[in-house]
Amino acid sequence: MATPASTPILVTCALPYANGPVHLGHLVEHIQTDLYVRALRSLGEDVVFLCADDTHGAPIELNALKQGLSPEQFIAKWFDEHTSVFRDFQVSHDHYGSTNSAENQHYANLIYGRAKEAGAIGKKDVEQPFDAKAGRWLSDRFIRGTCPNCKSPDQYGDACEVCNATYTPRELIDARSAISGEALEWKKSSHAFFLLSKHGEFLKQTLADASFINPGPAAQLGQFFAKGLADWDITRDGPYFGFPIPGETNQFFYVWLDAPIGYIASTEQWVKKTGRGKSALDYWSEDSNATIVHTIGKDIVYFHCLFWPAVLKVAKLKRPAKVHIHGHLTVNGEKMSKSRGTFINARPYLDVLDPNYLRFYYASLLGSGPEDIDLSLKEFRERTNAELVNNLGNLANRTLTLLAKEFGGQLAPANPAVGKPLVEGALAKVKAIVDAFRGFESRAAVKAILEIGYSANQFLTAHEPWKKLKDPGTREAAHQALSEAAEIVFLLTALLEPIVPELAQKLAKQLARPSFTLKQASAAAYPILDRQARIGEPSPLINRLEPEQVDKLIAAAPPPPDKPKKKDEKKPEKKADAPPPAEIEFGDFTRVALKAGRVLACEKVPNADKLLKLSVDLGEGTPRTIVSGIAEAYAPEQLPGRGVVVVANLKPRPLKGIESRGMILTAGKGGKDLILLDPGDVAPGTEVK
Ligand code: NOT
Ligand code: ZN
Repeated sequence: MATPASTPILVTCALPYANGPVHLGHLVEHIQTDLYVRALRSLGEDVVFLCADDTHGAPIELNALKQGLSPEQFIAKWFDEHTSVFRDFQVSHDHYGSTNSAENQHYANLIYGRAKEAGAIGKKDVEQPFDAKAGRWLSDRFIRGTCPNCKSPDQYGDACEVCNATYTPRELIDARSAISGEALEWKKSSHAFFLLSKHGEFLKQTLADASFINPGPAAQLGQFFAKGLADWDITRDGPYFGFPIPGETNQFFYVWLDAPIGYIASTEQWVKKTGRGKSALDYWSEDSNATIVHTIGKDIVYFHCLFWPAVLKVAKLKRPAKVHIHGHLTVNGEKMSKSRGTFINARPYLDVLDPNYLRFYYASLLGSGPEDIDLSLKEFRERTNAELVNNLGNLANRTLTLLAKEFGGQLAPANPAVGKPLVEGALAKVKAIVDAFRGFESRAAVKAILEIGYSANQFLTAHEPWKKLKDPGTREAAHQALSEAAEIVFLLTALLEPIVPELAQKLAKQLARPSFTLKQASAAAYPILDRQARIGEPSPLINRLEPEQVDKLIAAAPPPPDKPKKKDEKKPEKKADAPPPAEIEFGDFTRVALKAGRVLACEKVPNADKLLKLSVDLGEGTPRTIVSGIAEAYAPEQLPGRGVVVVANLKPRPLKGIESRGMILTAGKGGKDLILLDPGDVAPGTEVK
């Protein structure tokens, strides 16, 4: 068999069911895997990222029926939803297929045929529920009855929606066909079983390999060996939405047989699309030199780490080198819940928030283990603002804005005495960042990137270019410091690409340079920027995340079934000047961003005796315009050069036709009796806490 010249890495995410929208839980997996794939691409690896919709089985058939659609129409609708959401979250699948495809049927038949030949399939008679009136076999979802656990009526044949108990239709009380309402009849049917019990030794060895599976989840699979591995019923009696089993009448492959085969089918479709080989077997044959990496949630480890390796082995196909298992998502510390309004689907998220916030936040939490991660909405907002907006965004913005405005976008020639320690300090972290990306440890990568941002911000604070550029004697030093900081902004285009690709591109565009890659960054030395070429036009990297926006996210969650959301349910407005409550939560205080600023200019506001208009440097590159009611206490000429304390995250508000962006803190009764609070000798932008 011809193997491809290169040694590609095939990376997959679990195939989402074509049975509902993508939610923020799915995105944990697709974003984490995308980070991994993008990092590998940026390192120059030959990597292919594949996924598909999982389309077969009774729940999908039943839901299609409820909506008056054929299963094919129903899954087509979800295919569009899923692919558009993944695209908008910048998840870079190279191919997204469907298990309801000719390719998947081909490989399901091929694998079943090979398994049969190898003696890996057995036959057993099993009693199955039958609807005599409708003349058909009934899968669990087509059976209704009373839950044996909590006694709730009208529950499905496999699980109770009230108490979440799982059971068999045999245990359901007064079980009836959901189609005719008739009591179940039990009839014998001959089913094909995959003889998993034959593969115990092989599977034990597979699970002992820590590079294949994390030892925690591997140990949990021990329970199946303790009970003795059960053979696996891969047959469903018709009608069933799935592939007919070759050689059998009215019998179909169980959805979990053809679901993982969807990985191979998706590879085949990608091969056809790109011409990268003859067939999926170039990658999936036992002797291929491809590396296969699956990413899955901790709920489907059984299928991927017991059943799937055994199926691949008997079919003489390539086994995955690694199954990466991630935890689940909680929102505000609890399981996503419709009744708490925390079950957040991906499309409504996109309607109210920038996907880069979530990509960055997930990246900052995710590691290689199967622990759950929490979307604490408060932490989400605070960390976004502190890390993505203030640390990285402000570094880029103030550096590039001053270079553009003051120096026409021209950089100063490299000066190792000034820039080398800064840049080499950052480059020294690149290897650890790359290793973190390769090991699914993006939280370590984010931490190191933030340290780089922090040291560059400190560098600017120490050099104070905003001060130095005002004096012709020190202007060149300001230019130098800013040009050295621009090196770090350039490095960030490589380091941030896997995490927030759109923002990395935006930075590269503002620098008027092609994005730096992780491969280049790994081999780079000071100076990394060509200092001849001018930079482009700067703009803020990303907006702050405001509390109201996060509130909208909750508002966008589907309402719980019993409590429809009223359209114009509004909180009563707080009175502007009501006295503050006796006590507030610490979190209420931390919502206020206080910063040290320096007044650059000041003038009276026409037709307003009490107001002054100030231009205040908050270390953001562009000074803020702030209107303040201090005109009776201070004359405009007293203020330039003075330090002030500013509420920096107040929403812009119009005062006498001027948009005021922030509030200056004073002490006193008002009028003439006011003094400006002085932050002391600190750089503009320093946080006041
Ligand atoms: N649709 C399944 C789920 O739990 C995942 C199938 C993954 C592919 O959402 N199959 N395997 N093995
Ligand atoms: Zn129940």
